[in-house]
Amino acid sequence: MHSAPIRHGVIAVPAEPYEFLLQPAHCALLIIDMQRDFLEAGGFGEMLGNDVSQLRRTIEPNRRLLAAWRAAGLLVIHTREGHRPDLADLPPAKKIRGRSATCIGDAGPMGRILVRGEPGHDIIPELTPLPGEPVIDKPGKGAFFATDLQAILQHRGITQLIATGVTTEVCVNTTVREANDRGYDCLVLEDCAGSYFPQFHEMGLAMIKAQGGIFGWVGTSRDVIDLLPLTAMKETAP
Ligand code: TIU
Repeated sequence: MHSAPIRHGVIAVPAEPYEFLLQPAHCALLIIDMQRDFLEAGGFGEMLGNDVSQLRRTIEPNRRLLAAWRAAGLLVIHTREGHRPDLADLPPAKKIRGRSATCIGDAGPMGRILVRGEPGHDIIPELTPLPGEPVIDKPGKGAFFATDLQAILQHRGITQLIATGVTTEVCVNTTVREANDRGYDCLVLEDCAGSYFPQFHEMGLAMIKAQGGIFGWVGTSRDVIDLLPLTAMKETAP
């Protein structure tokens, strides 16, 4: 049994640079861009020459965390990076960046690349959202840009986020930075986040927790999962 205390509904989760004071009723699990095009063999990510195994190691920890989070009755929000079928929300600069022969909106191995409604844009089956779990479709790297995420969080009284997903240095980092500037406390779980480049994963996490947690905290899913049963416990008098 974990000895961490629950006081006034707050659970102290081990993290760096120091413990994350989780307030379950005010915290959402934000699972970022766990999409087939990024994680599956034959998708957009692999087509660009990336090693998807670096991302696939996050699937099982995310699956376990998601099950525990749902069992505790807490809010889950999923995001997907992608664009309207007419590409009206795709910046021309994003379309041509990389000078790839095949780019966003073109036919790819799993349908049109990063286009909403296409198979490759979908969340991987291991983490399929349940009815009632908000799914944020975002045209950018950050989950707050041009989406209704902030309104959804405000309506539900959310002030903290546990962030997981891919990739650590791109969409996870951008989202955590956006959230930090909007006043949210963010805990990023290192085993549930991944990058095609291990060194970018390490540095992406280091940048978040540096300087006293300049953007947020870094922890592990095991510590969160171990402590979640406390959300159902009544506090005992000291
Ligand atoms: N979700 C996300 O991170 N989108 C990216 O484009 N990531 C890359 O690492 N390219």
